[in-house]
Amino acid sequence: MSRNKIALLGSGQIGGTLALLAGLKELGDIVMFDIVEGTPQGKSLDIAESAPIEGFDAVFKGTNSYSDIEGADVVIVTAGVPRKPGMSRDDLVGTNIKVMEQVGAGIKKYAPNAFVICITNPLDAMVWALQKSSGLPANKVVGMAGVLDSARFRYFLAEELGVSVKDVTAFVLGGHGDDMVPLTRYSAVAGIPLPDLVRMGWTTQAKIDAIVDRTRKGGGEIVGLLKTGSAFYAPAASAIAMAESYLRDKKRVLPCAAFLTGQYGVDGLYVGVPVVIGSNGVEKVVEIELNGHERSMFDKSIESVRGLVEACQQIAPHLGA
Ligand code: A3D
Repeated sequence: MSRNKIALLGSGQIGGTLALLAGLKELGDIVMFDIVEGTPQGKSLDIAESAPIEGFDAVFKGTNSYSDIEGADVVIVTAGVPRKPGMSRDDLVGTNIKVMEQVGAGIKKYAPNAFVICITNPLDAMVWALQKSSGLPANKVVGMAGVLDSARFRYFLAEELGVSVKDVTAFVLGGHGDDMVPLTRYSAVAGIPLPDLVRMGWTTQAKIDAIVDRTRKGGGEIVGLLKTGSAFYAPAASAIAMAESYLRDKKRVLPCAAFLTGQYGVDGLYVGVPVVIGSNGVEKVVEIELNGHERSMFDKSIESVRGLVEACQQIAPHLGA
């Protein structure tokens, strides 16, 4: 059996980390693509030279030509520009939508059977543009955000409660913006829901509220510290978890930006919801019940996503509705 092929479109901070993680986990052979000459070639050679030390087998290739991604099983897209301090994710629309059109055309031509994971921001709008421009079925094009947002939530909760991150599950719904919806009711430690832990005196509602707020602003916290770009280790780890679930048909339940066709009362938009990822891509959208407060937070988040997609439609009307 030949190895899987993983194409990384964009070889910047996240792209480099993706390549290293995919190698360490032996997910397949890796092609790194970028428009900058030398960057994908240099990073892929550097990572390949770590393989004898770490003991993994994978072929790495750096390229500036889309033809090298031919036949890729998984494509992960980070091409575009990241945020700098003072910028919101939405400030990136104008530049990154043009990048999504180029990247989408490359995928359409050379990797039409791939499972495509978009990371480029503003995520919920860029994954929409990528699906339109690539023409791939919507179940094969997803956005990475919820795995990262819930990992941040899990990390902050584990720190506050003094327990292993492994035993904390958390749930974040909605768009990947500051109005994302971390759901405390569906978050738990070893199965014990957070509201019960508050009642048991493990923490207070005020502390949970502060963690929810920190989670919402988690991306901005890192941008503020780094000053030159945005988070890349945890975003890369998140996308690799999604790729692994597809390639190994693990059927993990992961929060991802998925194309909704009526679920949660939303039609025709990519929104962060829990999905099952297996060898058929997004195999199921998990529709949970929301109470009134959760529903109003979710609706607010959807309106932000809708506004961004409308901005994309104005810039690139040929992408369609
Ligand atoms: P960065 O290190 O700048 O890498 C982006 C790469 O894209 C650079 O190497 C560019 O040369 C390359 N590039 C630019 N235009 C093109 C093009 N037309 N075709 C191919 N490559 C191109 O950024 P990064 O890796 O830190 O971040 C990448 C993207 O991910 C940004 O848009 C971030 O905002 C986004 N991001 C999303 C999340 C989510 O949770 C959704 C988290 C962190 C970053």
